[in-house]
Amino acid sequence: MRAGSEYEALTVESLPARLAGVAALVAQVGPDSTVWRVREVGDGNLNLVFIVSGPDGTVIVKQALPYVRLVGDSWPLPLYRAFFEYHALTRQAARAPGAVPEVFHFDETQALIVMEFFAPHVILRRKLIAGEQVEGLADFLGRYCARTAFRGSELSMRSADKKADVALFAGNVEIPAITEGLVFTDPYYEAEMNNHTNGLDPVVAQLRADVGLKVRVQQALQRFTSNTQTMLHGDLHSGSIMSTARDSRVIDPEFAQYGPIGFDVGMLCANFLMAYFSQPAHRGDDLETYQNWILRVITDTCTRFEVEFRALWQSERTGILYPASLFEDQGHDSTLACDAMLNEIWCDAWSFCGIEMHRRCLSLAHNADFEDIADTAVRARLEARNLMMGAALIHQAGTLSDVGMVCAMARDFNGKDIL
Ligand code: SR1
Ligand code: MG
Repeated sequence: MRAGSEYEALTVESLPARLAGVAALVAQVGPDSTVWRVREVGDGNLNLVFIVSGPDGTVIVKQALPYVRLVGDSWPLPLYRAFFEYHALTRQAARAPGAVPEVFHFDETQALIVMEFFAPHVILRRKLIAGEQVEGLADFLGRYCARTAFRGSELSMRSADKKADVALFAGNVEIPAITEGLVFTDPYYEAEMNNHTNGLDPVVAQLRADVGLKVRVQQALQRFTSNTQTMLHGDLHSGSIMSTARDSRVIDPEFAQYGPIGFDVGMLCANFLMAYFSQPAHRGDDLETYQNWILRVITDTCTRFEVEFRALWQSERTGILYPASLFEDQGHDSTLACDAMLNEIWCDAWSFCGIEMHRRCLSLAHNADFEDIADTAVRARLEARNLMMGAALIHQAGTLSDVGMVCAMARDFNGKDIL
């Protein structure tokens, strides 16, 4: 593609001719673009995603559209999100090696990234709906979250690098604005783009009448916008993870920003909890076994996060925060400081978790775990459990001393008839 040429959205038909000159792509799939096979597979809310195969291999070509794909051109969205996704991917690759797709080529004008294709991986959400287990999932996710969190913070980074990075990502205004609106605000009033399942009205009314809940959510929003602890993935749900039966990777960090460490792990747990609550509509005899497996994934992800975070605290605490000169070098154990930091992370995480559980049922972008349930009476009953647990998490976030309490709460709400 010619440098400086104007942005133009790719199509299946135009892609081979337009990208035939991209050396990094040719190196992966082969030089003869006339034999490339191209499929558009984007099923997310925002972008074009092409799988391009040739005699030598396969890659993903992801291109941003100048609007929100889910809504159409009535909601314009800057192409610059591809720039931030590219920079997020390079940082994640350095901080959590092997966890994210390798980038082969980035074209800022065309808002386009050519990256590694994972096969035979599929979107984790589809596996959770199908009732498939993934070996090593919790270990992978817990480690990924801890590594990106720790290594993207002033616990580890040079202060000048961290400040430069925060400044860089602060240029991304419109994408965080989606989260600030759709996630933190719209669920709690009758916003224009909202929708919820028929029959849920009494539960929705109860949540929207809870002023204390709204205050807690706005406090969480303030932490999200102003606490730049680390570089977040920013949209870490089960649609941003690809898995086989025993391998997983994280994709799609276009919502990356510097924010509170608890955000990614909280959002991730919310998506496992929504998978958990939706299971009665998707499973038969294996319901209990599979729901138990999901709770185990949540427990093990949080445990692995803590273990990895504590290990990095001991081995990579080279930043300005809690320096050894202030603790170990004075003969002072820093474990208490690490404990306090983890407490704060979990407190944030459980409140972000509850908020994500709300927005996926009340705001614009719902998830397939619930949306695939055709019988709306069943769907509303299961979503009600999820919504009420979300509220409990937001209210009680500061008192949940371990993930076991969260799983016990999930079992409790799973047995409730709320509607
Ligand atoms: C308008 S974008 C809606 C949602 O899709 C993305 O995946 C994010 O989750 C965003 O909130
Ligand atoms: Mg996405």
